[in-house]
Amino acid sequence: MSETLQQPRIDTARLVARIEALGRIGALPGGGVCRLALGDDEKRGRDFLVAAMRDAGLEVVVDAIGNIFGTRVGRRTAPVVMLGSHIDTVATGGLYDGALGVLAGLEVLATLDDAGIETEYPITVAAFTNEEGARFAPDMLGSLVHVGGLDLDEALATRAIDGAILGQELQRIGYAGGDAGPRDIRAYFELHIEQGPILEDEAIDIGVVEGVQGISWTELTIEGRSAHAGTTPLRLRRDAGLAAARIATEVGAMVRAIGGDQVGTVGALTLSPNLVNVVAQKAVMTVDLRNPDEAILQQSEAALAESVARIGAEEQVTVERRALARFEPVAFDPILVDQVEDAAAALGLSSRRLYSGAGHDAQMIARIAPAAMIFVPSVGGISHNIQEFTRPDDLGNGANVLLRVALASAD
Ligand code: HGY
Ligand code: MN
Ligand code: MN
Ligand code: MN
Repeated sequence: MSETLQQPRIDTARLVARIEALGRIGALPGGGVCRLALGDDEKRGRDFLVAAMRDAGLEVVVDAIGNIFGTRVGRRTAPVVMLGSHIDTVATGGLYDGALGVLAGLEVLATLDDAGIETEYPITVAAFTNEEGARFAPDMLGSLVHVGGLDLDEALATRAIDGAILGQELQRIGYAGGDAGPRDIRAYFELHIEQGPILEDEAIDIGVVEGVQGISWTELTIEGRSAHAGTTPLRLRRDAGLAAARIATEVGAMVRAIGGDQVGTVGALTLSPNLVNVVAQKAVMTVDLRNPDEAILQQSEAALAESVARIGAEEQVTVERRALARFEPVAFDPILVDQVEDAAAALGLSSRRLYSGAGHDAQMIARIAPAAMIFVPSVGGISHNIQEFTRPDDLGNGANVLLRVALASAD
């Protein structure tokens, strides 16, 4: 019998059932999920995960930033093979972004239990705090603290877009842990939906992720002067709304001019007093710039800074810039990337290599351990959208690749 047939296979129905069960926590009335980091629904999601880990007999640890680790013992006690992702979502999230990687990790461990397989090294499933960065910036905050890239006290003091303080929220939901999660990591794998159109467009089963593009998040606070919309001539206006709109328009033009892989997004924009007949006093907006090439990403940041300075002067408004997140492009471990590609082939699955457009916890763990990612197709290429969907067969394919590479590193 070929070696492939001896390898156990995950139980796709069990995985899908768990994804749907977690998806009912924070479910939105019209479909999709909202489990913003450290909110009440995400707490319920955490409780669901910890209960599942305990039911599986895992050793559960919650660290000081609320990262959750569930470890299945091996013949040795360290280093661990880690399978991770996140269970927080954006406000208009789907069932799969993050949850797939965590629950597929649990499915891998359940499959090993069913097959009576004991591994040489322990396997840890991790759910990192505040991966999305939607409520608290930066994104990937929990994994960044875990690898020592962000000071714990600074992270605990982070203020949410709704004014809450991260450390107080951890206390409030009962996830201000005190233990330390595993840092002696032999290999880290993250299964994730692609969240883009490539795999579906090319009818490819598995994305072999070579790395993650660079990310630059900036918040702009524009201060003008409110005035009557009817009586105030243009020459007397200091219109924060007009300045914000001009900056957003120039971001779009800049991204098109740079072309290639450059992307730029004005995702948040609030005006005040936000009234039909009042020239805006204030505008607060965010600009998300990304590129796999660090030099070009810096070029786009310089172009944004030039637009902001020029438009601020022309519109006679002040603009305060605040960096919310800045991560350089990351290349994953070539040996593990090859293992993902080999595992897909061994399972008879088509694959192609690609870079991730989205940020992931894997890019942080890559700072302290070999890391790689596995993508599965997103229907319609959409994510961060309540219509996010990945077919059960694709979920199963991804989890079987995860099982295979996890076993290769754990034995
Ligand atoms: O923004 C991102 O790429 C991630 O979803 N936090
Ligand atoms: Mn994600
Ligand atoms: Mn996301
Ligand atoms: Mn992400």
